[in-house]
Amino acid sequence: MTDVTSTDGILGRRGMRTGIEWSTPGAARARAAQLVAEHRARRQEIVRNPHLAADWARAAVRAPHLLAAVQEAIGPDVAVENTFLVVKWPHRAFEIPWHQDGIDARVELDPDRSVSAWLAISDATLENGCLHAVAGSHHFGYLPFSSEAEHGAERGRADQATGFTTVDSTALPLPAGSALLMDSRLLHRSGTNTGDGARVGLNIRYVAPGGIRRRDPQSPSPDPVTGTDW
Ligand SMILES: O=C(O)CCC(=O)C(=O)O
Repeated sequence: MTDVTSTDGILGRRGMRTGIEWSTPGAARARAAQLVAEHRARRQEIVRNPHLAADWARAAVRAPHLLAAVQEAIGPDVAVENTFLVVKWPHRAFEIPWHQDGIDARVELDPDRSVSAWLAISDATLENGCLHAVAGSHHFGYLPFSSEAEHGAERGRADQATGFTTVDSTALPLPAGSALLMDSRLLHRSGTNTGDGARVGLNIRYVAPGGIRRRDPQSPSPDPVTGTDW
C-alpha cells in the first residue's frame, strides 16, 4: 500500500481508489444489455444481493484484480456483506442522496475492516448518473443519517448522511468493466439518468473478519470469498 497513514484509513488520503478492472469492457457491456433486457418490463431499479442468486454476480465479486485490491485494503480473508444491483432507467427520476456505505439503519461496518466497491457494468457517465464522491470525506468519520422515509425520497434506497455543510465533490465517470473502491465512510451520491440508455452498476460491501459492528439479523449471512475463519 502507498500513501496510507493510520489516520488516512485503508485507502489513503482521498479515501478511494479508481481504475480497477473487474471485467473486459465488452463483457461488461454485454452483461449490462442482458440485465437491462431482464429487468426492463418491470423497470426494476434495485436488485438486492444478486451475488447470492446469479452466477454473473457471484463471479463479479470474485473478479481477480478487484479481489486483489480488496485484499490489499482489508487483508486476505474477505466476505461479501451485501450487494445491490442498481439500474438507472433513462429519464426516470432516481437520485441516490449523499451517504456512507458503512453505516445506515441496517448495518454499521468497521472502516478498518471493510471496503465498498462500485462496478460499472454499463459505461457510467456524467449524463447517465455516474457516482459523485467527496474525496477525503472519510476523515469526517461516520455522520448522522436520516432514513429514506424521513427525507421523503420515493426510491432513494440510501439513508441520507446529515450533519455536514456544502462540500466539493468529484464526478467519477467510469468505463464499463472498471471499478472504484471506497472507504466505508466516503460520502457519495448519484443523480438521475438524463441520457438515452440505462446505466447499470453493482455496489458491493466487503468485510474482513470482525468487520461487522451492527447488523439487522434479517440480512443474509456474509458470503465468504476467501479464508476459512468465518
Ligand atoms: O449506483 C448508484 O448510483 C449508487 C449506488 C450506491 O451508492 C450504493 O448502493 O451505495
